[in-house]
This record gives sequence, structure tokens and C-alpha cells, in this order.
Amino acid sequence: MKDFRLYAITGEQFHPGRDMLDVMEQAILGGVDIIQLRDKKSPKAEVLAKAKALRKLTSRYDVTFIVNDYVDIALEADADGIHLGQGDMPLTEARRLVGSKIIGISTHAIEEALLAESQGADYIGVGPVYRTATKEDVVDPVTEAYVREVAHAIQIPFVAIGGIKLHNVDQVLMAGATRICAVSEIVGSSNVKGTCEAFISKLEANSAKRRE
Ligand code: TZP
Ligand code: MG
Repeated sequence: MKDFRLYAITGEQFHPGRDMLDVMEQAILGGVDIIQLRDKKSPKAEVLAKAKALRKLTSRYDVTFIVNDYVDIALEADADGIHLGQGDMPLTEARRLVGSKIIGISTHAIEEALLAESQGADYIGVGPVYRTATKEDVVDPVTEAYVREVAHAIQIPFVAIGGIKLHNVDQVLMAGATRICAVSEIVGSSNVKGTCEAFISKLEANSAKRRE
């Protein structure tokens, strides 16, 4: 898969009155290089319509587009890939259905990370690093310790997620993350583009420091 630094997930509850496509376009203009459609509430027909619209938007900007949970919608909307949690369809079964499309897997412990890697995940999610109200029935925070563990043990790309804000992202980067995902901090911002630009600056400062 094309490498990435800043990963944004839709969260329409955080921007009432604002259009989801406009919000995600601002995120792209601010430097996001992956967008995931995550909608656990809407009827599937609506999720499919949003997926098709986001596919069009992301194609215009050459941004990677991922669908959460729904393999069939990812296929029908011609998304670049899918994202699955530990309770979703097994990775091996998903691989049969999506072929060479991207498969991302959420992990909360090193055993899950190693298994996802060995089964051919394209990237893994590492989190929730901090407490988050965005995801219902979320597991306890995995803390920066799990980020550190994954950074040492895993070869495939990993993205830190969960409660990541501009004010704490430096700690996550210090723990070894080089890719960051945020929902509420990005889509709930009154300046979505500016917030993404600020994340990108921090990611760039961190990678410059690594090269020193
Ligand atoms: N998976 C783990 S934490 C999370 C998901 C989808 C939600 C992260 O949202 P926020 O608002 O960035 O804490
Ligand atoms: Mg899921």
C-alpha cells in the first residue's frame, strides 16, 4: 500500500450541521492521506451512498479510501481497502473476498498484532492509546507502552489511534509511532484543515528528529 502519515476517520456526530464531504475535503487539503468511512448507525444503503461519494472525493486527490466493517460496501464502492476489528470477519476470509485490496486490523495486544502481521494484514491499528469517547464499548487504553512494543516487534505499518490530540501527539510519536489516526480532534475542529496541518508539522518534526 501507499505509505501514509495522517489517517482520518469520519465521525459525523462531531460536526452537526456541517457536510461530511466538506469536512473530509478540508482534512485532505490539510494533508490527510487516508480516509476511512466509519458509520455504525446508518442503514446500509446510506453507508453505501456515502462510500461512493467519498470514493469520488478521494480519487480526485489521490487519497487512499478505506471502509470500516463492510466488505461488500468496500467492494461495491471500489474502496482501496477495508478495516476490521477483532470481532469482525476473520482476516483470512476477508483476504479471499477482497484480493489485493488493503486490509487493516485493529489490535490491542502484541499477540493480535503478530497474528495480523503473519496473516497478511497491510497495516494494523494500535489503540486506543488514550481514553476515547468516540468508540462505544472500547477496551481499556493500551497506553504508550503498547505503541513502544509494536514499534519494536512489528514490521508492517502501524497507526496509533484513540484519544490522540494535538496536545498529546508528541508523546505518541516519542513512543515510536510514525503514523497517527484521529477522529474527534480532526472532524470536530472548527478549523479542520489547520488542525491537520498542525498534526503534519508534528509528524514531520518527529521524522526529522529520527533522521538526526
Ligand atoms: N478505534 C480505536 S479508538 C477509536 C477507534 C475507531 C476512536 C478514536 O477516536 P478519537 O476521537 O480520535 O479518540
Ligand atoms: Mg469493525
